[in-house]
Amino acid sequence: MEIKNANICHDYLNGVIEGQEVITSTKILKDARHFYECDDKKLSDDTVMYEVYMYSQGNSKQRGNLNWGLTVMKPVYVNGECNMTRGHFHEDLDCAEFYFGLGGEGLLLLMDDANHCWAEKVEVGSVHHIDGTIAHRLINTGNEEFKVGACWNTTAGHDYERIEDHPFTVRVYKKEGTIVTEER
Ligand code: PAN
Ligand code: ZN
Repeated sequence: MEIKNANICHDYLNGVIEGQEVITSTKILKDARHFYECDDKKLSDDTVMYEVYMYSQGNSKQRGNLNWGLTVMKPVYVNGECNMTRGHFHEDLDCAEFYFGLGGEGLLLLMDDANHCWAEKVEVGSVHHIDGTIAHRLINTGNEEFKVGACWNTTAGHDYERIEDHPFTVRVYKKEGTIVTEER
């Protein structure tokens, strides 16, 4: 019997996803300024906000195949508003997702189709199931890198337009060291 090495490695607590077919992308502030209520011109355009690592094996158009991902968010505040991912619904509302906390601390902001928002606290070891119909966004509320793993169907897709038309109705700030959530 042949014993093969794994295609990828993920040093959960101290590293990232590594392997030849791992796709990485970096979100810089220039492409994220519009997420925030109030821009901060003092922060430069090339400020790194978050990095996404993603691996999928096999045909990504085939239903049932899975992505393995990692998001690493920097501790950046834009006029006091916490660093957040763009956020999205899945295009295929039948496709759920798992998120799991791997470093730092933050929130998983969730929103249903009636624009009702709630959040789950994400910390090392926490596991979060996101129903396929629910919009999701990660928010770094801490002072260190916030690392969150994910597993979801390759056919889920990302519907960013829907979230831009119907934005999350809660914003998260750090004011005098305290996390404050504000409804909009
Ligand atoms: C994640 C997200 C990742 C970045 O892999 O895509 O955290 O967030 P945005 O895509 O909203 O910028 C996921 O939820 N995939 O479905
Ligand atoms: Zn998703």
